[in-house]
Amino acid sequence: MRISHIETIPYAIPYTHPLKFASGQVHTADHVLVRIHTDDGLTGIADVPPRPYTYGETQASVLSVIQDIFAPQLTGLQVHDRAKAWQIMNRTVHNETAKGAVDIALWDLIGKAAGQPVHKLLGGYTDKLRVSHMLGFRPAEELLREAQRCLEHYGIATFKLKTGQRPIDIDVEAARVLCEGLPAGVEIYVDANRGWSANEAIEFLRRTADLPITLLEEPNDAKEAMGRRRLVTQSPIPVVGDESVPTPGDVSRELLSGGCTAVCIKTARSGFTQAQTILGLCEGLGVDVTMGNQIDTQIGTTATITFGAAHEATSRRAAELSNYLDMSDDLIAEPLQIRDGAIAVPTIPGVGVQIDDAKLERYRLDK
Ligand code: MUC
Ligand code: MG
Repeated sequence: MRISHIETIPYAIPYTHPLKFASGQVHTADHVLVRIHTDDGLTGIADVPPRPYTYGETQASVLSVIQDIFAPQLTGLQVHDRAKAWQIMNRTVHNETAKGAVDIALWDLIGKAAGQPVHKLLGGYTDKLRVSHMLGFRPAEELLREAQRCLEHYGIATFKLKTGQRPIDIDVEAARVLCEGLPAGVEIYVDANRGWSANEAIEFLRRTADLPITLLEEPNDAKEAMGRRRLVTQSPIPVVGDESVPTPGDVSRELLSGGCTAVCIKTARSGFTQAQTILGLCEGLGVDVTMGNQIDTQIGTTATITFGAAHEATSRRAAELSNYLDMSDDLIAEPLQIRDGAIAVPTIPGVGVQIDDAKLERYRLDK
């Protein structure tokens, strides 16, 4: 079964309200749908969320790197030959989410050809993942109401608070209002998206030491290595690397140099193949992982569920699966359901996504 051609479809779906965080904000899902077609008529699907403020990719750059650089070299390749696909793609540096989507679309094809859900092929550990909901920048009382709604309507009991603002008092207040306003047993952790300096992050930890915050994600720029290491050494809670660790090499560099003590895995930027390498590294080293959200659609979220539910270590913690709730619509034919704070793993062959053709027609930008 060989790749016959690769389709890349740019589309745009507005958000009902923007998600704001220290490194940027999202008002519209201006993504790219990737469809890899084979000579025997199967189609593998994946979604690309370009994140210029994280990886430097844009919708236009994703279209260009896939069509101009990857597709000519990948066409004709057998779909099972993922190692060859990665070798080809890695001749081009960065372009993380474009590469991740090609890998996921290949896995989708492998699952469809085998008649198996991909989470079974990857490991088949469990059939659902608990959901962690991401709270963007908003006044503290609004954040509390959003979290209370999520708890009441969906049973979501884990929240990631976006921080990294100046002055840090804004974040300290938000963390306090959430921790004190939500029932005991609800988990809160924070993600500063590099918005603070190391000293500001240390100050945040000091001023919230009485709160049960469980993780500190990407507090400052990990490239500022000395400050970062001092912060990691002083932090009483794990410091999670996210945008500093998109590849296995980045993971080993950051862990070995003391840049982080836990790792966020995002299938959107690693595909399943590189995500498995990252997971193996972390498991071998005794480092906790989280399943992150690249501000994904339901297509991307389904990929995260497929990978997260496949392995024991990725299903221990609640996974970030609910950013799509802020979108006004989606391309997926069968919407995801959050029940009792969890989403079930898809049971159909492949990654588990079917596209609603009418919606694709409505939102595609290349008509
Ligand atoms: C996150 O965990 O950081 C915001 C920027 C990005 O690249 O991902 C999101 C969520
Ligand atoms: Mg993050």
